[in-house]
Amino acid sequence: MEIKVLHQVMDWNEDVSEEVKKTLSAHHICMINVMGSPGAGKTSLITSLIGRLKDDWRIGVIEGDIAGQVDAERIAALGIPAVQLNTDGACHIEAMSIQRILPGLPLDDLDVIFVENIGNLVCPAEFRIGEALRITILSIPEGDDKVEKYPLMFTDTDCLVLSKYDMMPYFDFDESRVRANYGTVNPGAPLLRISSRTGDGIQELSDFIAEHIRKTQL
Ligand SMILES: Nc1nc2c(ncn2[C@@H]2O[C@H](COP(=O)(O)OP(=O)(O)OP(=O)(O)O)[C@@H](O)[C@H]2O)c(=O)[nH]1
Ligand SMILES: [Mg+2]
Repeated sequence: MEIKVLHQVMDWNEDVSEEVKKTLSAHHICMINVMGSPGAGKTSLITSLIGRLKDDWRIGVIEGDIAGQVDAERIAALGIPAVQLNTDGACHIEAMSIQRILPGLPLDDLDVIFVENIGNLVCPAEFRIGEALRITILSIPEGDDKVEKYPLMFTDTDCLVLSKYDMMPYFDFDESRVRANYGTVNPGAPLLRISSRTGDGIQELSDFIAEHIRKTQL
């Protein structure tokens, strides 16, 4: 019986996710769901991407955290419209939260919305929020076994970013292990190396994202 209830909740989230998708598509907005562990470098990556993308595209950000507004303040300091969503304990963002937030954003003046999901390698992967693109971040210090341990986060994504790549010399991180496992669970999906600290790889990821924004503009 409990499994049935869970199934209904998930279906309901999928319905709302489709509604959010329609709203965004009517405004030609590409929404990007950024997922990864706590501290993987999600906000740093979004900040770096804003630096590359802001001259060409109008950007908004929804910052998801269990509590606090530190990340939204980091984004707002860049002059970018930012909303902080506090889940008050929930380990993921649901489509309903996005649906409630969207009317408060200047949708007619945005081309792309980054959503920083709650730091977690499990729950966010299970809930679609109406996004056009999913990016999963795995930072080098987290270890090379994560694709095997948390497969859904790597299966159900459009791009895997190996972040904090500048830390590679200091960790025993076997990139070939990650590539092999990711290639098995998500064949053909791109894997990019980036460092928000040095800026390496940010241009490549910006180009990948810009391609998706352009598609949404059609
Ligand atoms: N060396 C290095 N450190 C980084 C890099 N990116 C982020 N960091 C550091 O990692 C820490 C966490 O970065 P955040 O961007 O706040 O990570 P987050 O995933 O947004 O964290 P939560 O929102 O708390 O889940 C900070 O101390 C950053 O300075 C990177 O590319 N290289
Ligand atoms: Mg953050």
